[in-house]
Amino acid sequence: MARPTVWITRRLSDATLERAQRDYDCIINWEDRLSSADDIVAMSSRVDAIIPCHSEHFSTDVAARLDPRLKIIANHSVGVDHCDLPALNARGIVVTNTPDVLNDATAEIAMLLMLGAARRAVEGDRLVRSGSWDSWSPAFMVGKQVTGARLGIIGMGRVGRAFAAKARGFDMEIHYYNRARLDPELELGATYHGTIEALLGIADFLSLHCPATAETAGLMNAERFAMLPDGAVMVNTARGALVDETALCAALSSGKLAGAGLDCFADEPGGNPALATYDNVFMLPHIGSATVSTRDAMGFRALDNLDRFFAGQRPRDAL
Ligand code: 8YV
Repeated sequence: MARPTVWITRRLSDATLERAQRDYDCIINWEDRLSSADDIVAMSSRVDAIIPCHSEHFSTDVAARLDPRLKIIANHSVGVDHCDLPALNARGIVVTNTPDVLNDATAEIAMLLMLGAARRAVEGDRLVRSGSWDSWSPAFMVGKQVTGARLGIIGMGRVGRAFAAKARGFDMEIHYYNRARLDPELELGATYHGTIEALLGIADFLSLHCPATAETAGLMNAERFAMLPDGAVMVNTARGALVDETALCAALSSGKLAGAGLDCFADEPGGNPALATYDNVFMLPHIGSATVSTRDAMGFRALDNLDRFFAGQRPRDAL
């Protein structure tokens, strides 16, 4: 059989591209340019497989227009909210993702955002960097202590649990909400709450780790922000769609939130200019999984899925 042709939509790690080119005929987007829906549809008649990132959208419309030559979409991401899975599966296209391998990298960024927002890292950095740090007092730049505080996690999946494990190192009292209660050995001593509302009431720190779905869209809205303790800190390393950003701004303005740490936004790339006006918001440009080793692991996991598929087996991460 001829070697399958694979379109790699973004510039993946060198090790990934090397292995991909060794085993497949590859079309690589060396310029790393974002592809439009029309680009994706046009490319689908030239390839047997695509390795996209979360930035390429396989909407209902795109799914309907894909060429039958395309057999598998091996995502280089754990999140698949950019893919209309039922529509793609109905067309007989296999879709896979890259779970597990990015848990620690993403949990690290959640920890960084939590600490940075609580201890006013952006404000402090800006002050020193600008040369305008001209006084000091014990009352100066006082933040919120993380060690020993109560942490609420919404979504205790792989990344949520990796974050809980790191938070234990800060002696945090960990609580969580999940659609279903975890087996006790996976709970890491965390306390389960059967409703999001019950969890919010105790969450001095709140971290979001659930996928973006129709059910979780706007999960953190004005009503729910109001349920948090005063002066809470929210962290989001999952998806921007989980948060009503207008309500988030209002919660920051009123002091309901002492700060927020965000790695994702409703609009990406770009973010939200209104959020950028708050000194107590620590923002990063969707780099949760962006470490050298994790990028290699994600690329290799996507290629493992392709290898199994083209060997006539069900890929490990088929959805
Ligand atoms: C990635 C992500 O940065 O895995 C996900 O769902 O959002 C991120 O890890 C991105 O998709 C890389 O391809």
